Amino acid sequence: EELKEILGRLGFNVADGPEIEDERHNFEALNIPASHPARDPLENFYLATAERGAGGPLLLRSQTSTVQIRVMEATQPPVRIISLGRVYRPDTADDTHYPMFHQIEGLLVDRKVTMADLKSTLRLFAAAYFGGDVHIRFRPSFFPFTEPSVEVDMSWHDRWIEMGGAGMVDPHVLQAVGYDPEEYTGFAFGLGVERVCARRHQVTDIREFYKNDVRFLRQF
Ligand code: 2NL
Repeated sequence: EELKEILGRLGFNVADGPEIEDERHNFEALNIPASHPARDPLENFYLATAERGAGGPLLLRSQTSTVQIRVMEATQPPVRIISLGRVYRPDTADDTHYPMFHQIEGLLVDRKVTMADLKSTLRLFAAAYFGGDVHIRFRPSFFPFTEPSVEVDMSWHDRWIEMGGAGMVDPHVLQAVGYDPEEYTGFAFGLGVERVCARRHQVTDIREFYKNDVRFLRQF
């Protein structure tokens, strides 16, 4: 709720979408081809149900970008939204992994959007959530759906943490939803909700969030 509120103040509207998805919204429209390792059946929760009609196989969404694709398919720019909620990946649970976790993703598409807008937005977000003494750093990276892509680190009380990834929306993604990449540009970012929350509250094991131990929950 607090993350939503902060980004709401920056003009982002909340978009909602299904947790059961098709391959078009989870992969194809995000420029993730069939050969990409992220599409390995062992890396995803595919549903065992028979393929439904022309839609093809269904899976639990592995990222919240699916919702942003749906919004772009249905509306013309400018778009300034966040999508947040549960995502699913078959990881073995340990102190930093859980097969279900939460992402918050932001997307802004308009004329003349630049990487400077992305960095300012993330800096304002970090300062609002952690306090004014936070630093932010971009490291070059790669995602199929952004170009260029960066890892986003934040430093708070002299410790750096990886908060997620970001970048400029890849022209192929804009094209896939019917936007003209010559006219529009956009930025997008994806942050791990448990990760930023754990850092702020000194939680050292992600599994604490899901145990429902009232002694843990009552601390907040
Ligand atoms: C991460 C990385 C990211 C995005 C998510 C995005 C969405 C659309 C188009 C382009 Cl519709 N990009 N989302 C972009 C970069 C990184 O998440 O590590 N998240 C925890």
